Amino acid sequence: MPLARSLSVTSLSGLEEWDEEFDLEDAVLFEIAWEVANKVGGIYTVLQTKARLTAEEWGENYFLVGPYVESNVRTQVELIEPTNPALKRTIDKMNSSGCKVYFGRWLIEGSPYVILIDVAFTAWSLDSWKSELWDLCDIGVPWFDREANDAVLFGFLTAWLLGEFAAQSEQPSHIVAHFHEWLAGLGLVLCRHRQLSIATIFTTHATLLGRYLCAGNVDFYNKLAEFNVDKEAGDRQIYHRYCLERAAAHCAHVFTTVSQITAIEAEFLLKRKPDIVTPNGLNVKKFSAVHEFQNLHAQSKNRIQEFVRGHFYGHLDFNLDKCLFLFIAGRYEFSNKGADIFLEALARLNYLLRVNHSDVTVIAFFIMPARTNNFNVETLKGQAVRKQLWDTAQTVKERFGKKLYESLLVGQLPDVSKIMDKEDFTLMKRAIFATQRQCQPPVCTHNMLEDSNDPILTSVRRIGLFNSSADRVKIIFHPEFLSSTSPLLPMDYEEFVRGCHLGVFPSYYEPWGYTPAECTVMGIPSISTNLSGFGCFMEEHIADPSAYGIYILDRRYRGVDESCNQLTSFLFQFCKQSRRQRIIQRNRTERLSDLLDWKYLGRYYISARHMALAKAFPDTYTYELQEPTSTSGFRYPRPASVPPSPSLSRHSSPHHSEAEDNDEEERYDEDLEAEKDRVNIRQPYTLPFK
Ligand code: U2F
Ligand code: UDP
Ligand code: G6P
Repeated sequence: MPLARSLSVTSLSGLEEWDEEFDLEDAVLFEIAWEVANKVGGIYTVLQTKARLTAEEWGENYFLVGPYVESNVRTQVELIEPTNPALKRTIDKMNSSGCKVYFGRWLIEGSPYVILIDVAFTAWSLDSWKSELWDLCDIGVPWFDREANDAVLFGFLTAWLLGEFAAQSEQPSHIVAHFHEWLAGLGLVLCRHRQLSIATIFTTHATLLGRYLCAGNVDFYNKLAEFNVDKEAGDRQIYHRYCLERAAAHCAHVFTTVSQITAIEAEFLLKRKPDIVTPNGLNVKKFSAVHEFQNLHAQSKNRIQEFVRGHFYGHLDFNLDKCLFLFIAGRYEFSNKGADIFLEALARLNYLLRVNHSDVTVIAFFIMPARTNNFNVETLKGQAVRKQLWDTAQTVKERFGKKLYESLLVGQLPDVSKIMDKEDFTLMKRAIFATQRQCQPPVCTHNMLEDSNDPILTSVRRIGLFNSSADRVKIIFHPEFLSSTSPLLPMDYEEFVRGCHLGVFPSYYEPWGYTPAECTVMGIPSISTNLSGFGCFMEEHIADPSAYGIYILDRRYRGVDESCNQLTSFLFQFCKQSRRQRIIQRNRTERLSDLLDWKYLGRYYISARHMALAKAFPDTYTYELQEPTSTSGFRYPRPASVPPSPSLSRHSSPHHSEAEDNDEEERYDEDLEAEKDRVNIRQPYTLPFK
């Protein structure tokens, strides 16, 4: 039974306590999205990570509604009989009227209930529902837009489900239906049109027009107020989708989006100002040993180094211990994700490192899925050669060891000049010969289908970074998401991120941006921008973000070339840090995790639901909107113990060792505790409602 909700968040390193009492008895929550148990994009991450907190709050009365996809169900869902009697009647009734609706538990943290609807099974209704939609609001969905067709089916089916549930409930319960993104939005529009007694919320995770306009060559942020939205949507053949999105935003009791920057975009493009911003959180794992994440970094880095040894075989003329791993990852939207300026900045960084005779080598990974037909031979060969060298070394080692043992058994020290025989040398020479290579280590790990006009490869050709010996910056383009079963780089994405030194996400269009947030909770510094929801959020909450390893690039008030210079300077400064400074910086980055935890950020979703209940059922619920104060709320203070800039930071000795690093690291933590006591970081926080 859901109880009055009162969150206590005192454990969150000083983030203030928060109490929002709301009696949720006999209230039921449905959360509807195309990405429930169905990974398409970032919305999946939102739902999957948030589930535990929401399930804790709503208990048996929380249901996620999504599409039935057999392959997903097989791996992620345990199908069971519905527990709620009204819901059981609803599902039975729908199933006896020509639908296929499944009920189960999504096997993720919090094990929430899921209702999965097979939209293809009801495809026979598509034409009649489309014509109903046309009669209702003049939105015509073309036959060839498969996604929009699915949106129509899903919309009518979810509205049917909610309507039926409301009718089947014995005593009128207070239903909240929270819809995500335009693909689920039609259900909301229909609920309102049918005047169902349901409190509705619509969250958009980007605007359709925003994404399309930015991907073209448009000065998006300066022209926001000037776009003729209908024409722009029409020109891009997404008018019907745009109408569905805009209708959902306007019909909702409460309209929300993921960041302030997308809120402004929504106001101009969807013509409704969001009622509340609901930033995206994560499930933060806390280790019992404070330094565990540092150890994990070292372990994962070793595995990336192994890959690099293979990839650069025959050209390993750089010091792997002085090698920094940078990466960019995500959807392959070349300019929206800022891969364009990252490449340009890498070229400039290469120049700076060369003229300054730096002994640092940078390896930049691009993890962005593109069309390929599998790994290329040269990359696979690299790993095979590395493995062969390893095996040879093991064989020689064993033979060496045996001879050593035998000699010791008879009480003699071995004759070192004879301990390796001719055969051993032949074996080793053969192995060394195998490492000869005529070509440079490849830039791309796969055979690309559109090699000649691929944007990353085209830029690499233009800037001339071909992994040659003289270059201090090397590039590896892995056009597929990572997987622990890969024969090339057998690591999952999380492990890979932990092993890297810096995530680089210089996006131009990024409503939130999970990738830098994920870096932060793993204690890995990152670069984001003041055009990304995450970047703006961190800028607002941290007094000196770069001291915490959160570099925020200015792409809002600067031209591309200037932003590129700033990015180069961030990268160059980062390369100048000592190992000790990197360790300290990672500790600071990790300290920010609490800020990104759903335990803290979940409150905005909770507020949105309370707001919707109060709007839809004013006799039962009231909700008071809190006004923002002049300061925007909680801020992490500038770290006081160690100067943030690398140039100011002390070295313990000119050539300090790793043992010293770890000593310093511990000392730093003591500093940290002292610093926490000194600075009072329990400041009042007000929800930033506008
Ligand atoms: C917004 O992101 P979206 O969900 O709209 O982005 P999409 O283009 O739909 O999907 C990108 C995702 O696709 C996934 C990958 C990304 O999360 O994990 N993916 C995959 O798993 N395998 C593949 O082969 C290809 C893609 C918005 F743009 C972001 O800024 C927000 O953070 C996000 C959540 O609010 O919503
Ligand atoms: N990601 C992944 N495997 C990879 C690279 C990235 O699963 O090899 C995930 C990453 O964990 C993140 C998502 O892709 O959750 C990207 O989300 P983000 O919000 O940054 O951008 P979106 O692509 O949703 O716009
Ligand atoms: C972690 C480990 C240390 C290691 C360091 C390497 O902090 O606990 O043992 O020396 O990572 O840091 P780096 O930035 O050089 O990868």
